[in-house]
Amino acid sequence: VPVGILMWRPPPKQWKGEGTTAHLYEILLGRCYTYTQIVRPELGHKDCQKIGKAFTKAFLSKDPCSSTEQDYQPLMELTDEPVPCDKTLFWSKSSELAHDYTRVRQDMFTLEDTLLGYMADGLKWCGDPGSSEMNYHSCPDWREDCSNNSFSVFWNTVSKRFAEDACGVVHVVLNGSIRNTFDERSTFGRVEVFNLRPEKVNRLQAWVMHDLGSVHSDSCSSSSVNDLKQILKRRSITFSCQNNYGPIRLLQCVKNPGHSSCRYYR
Ligand code: N1C
Repeated sequence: VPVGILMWRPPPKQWKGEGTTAHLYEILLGRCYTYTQIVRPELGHKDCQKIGKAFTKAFLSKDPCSSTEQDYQPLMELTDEPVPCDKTLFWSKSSELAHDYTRVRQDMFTLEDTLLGYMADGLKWCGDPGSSEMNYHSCPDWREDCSNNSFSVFWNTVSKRFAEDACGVVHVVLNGSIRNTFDERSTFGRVEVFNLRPEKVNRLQAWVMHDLGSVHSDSCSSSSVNDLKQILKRRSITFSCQNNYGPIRLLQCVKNPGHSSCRYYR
C-alpha cells in the first residue's frame, strides 16, 4: 500500500464562521502569563503551561459541533478564581461600556477581568475530528452551523460558573438603546440569571444605560426589564434598577464631552 494512502486525511470541513485565530496557542499562553504575573500577581502560582494545554485539549481532535461542558471541565478546575462578594459585574449588549467601567473601578470584575475570560476574550477556535490541528480556515457559525460549537459552549460554561460563584449584591449593565434591553436569549438572560444562587445573592442591581443621543430607548420601566424583575422575583432575588447610572454616564461623557447631555459636567 502506498504510504500516501495511509497518510490521507479528509480535508477539514468548511464552516460558515471564521476560523481559529492565528497563533491562538501563543496568545492564550501570553495572556495567561500577563494575567497571573502582572495583572493579578497573587495568582502567580497558576500553571499557565498546564492551563494552555487543557484549553486546547478541550476541543482538538473533536467534532466542533458536539462540544460539551465536560470537555472544558479540566480547564475550569485549573482556573478557579474567587471574585469578592458585591464585586461581580454582568453585561449584555454593553460590552464596551461595562469593560470601560471595570477598567476604572479596579475592584469590580466582569468575566473578562477573571483569568479565563481574559485569556479567551475576542478569540475564535475549533478543531476537527480527523486531525490533531486547529482549523484555521473556518469554524462553525452559531446560527448557520450549530449552537453547540466549541466557543459558544465555552462561553456558556464559563458564564455559568461566573454566575454560580457570585455573591452579595451583583450588578449588570444593560443597553437601553436597543429594543430588548433584557434579552432572554442572551448569555446573561439564558445562563447567568438562572445560575445565580439565591442563598448567597441578595440583590441584582441593574444599570440601564442609553447611548448618548440615541432616540429609541428602553428603560427600567420597559417590559423586557420587567421580565427580568419577574424572573428574579420567582427566584427570591431582589431586583433594583437605575437608568443612566451617573458614574457610567460620566465615562460616556469622557468619550463625547461635546454632547448636550454632558454639558452638566463641563
Ligand atoms: O450574550 P450576552 O451579551 O448577554 O453575554 C454577556 C454575559 C456577560 O455578563 C458575561 O459574563 O455573558 C458573559 N459573556 C462574556 O463574558 C463574553 N465575552 C465575550 C458572554 N459572552 C461573551 N463573549 C462573546 O460575546 C461570546 O461570543 C458571546 O456570544 C457574545 C455575547 O455578547 P452579548 O450578546 O452582548
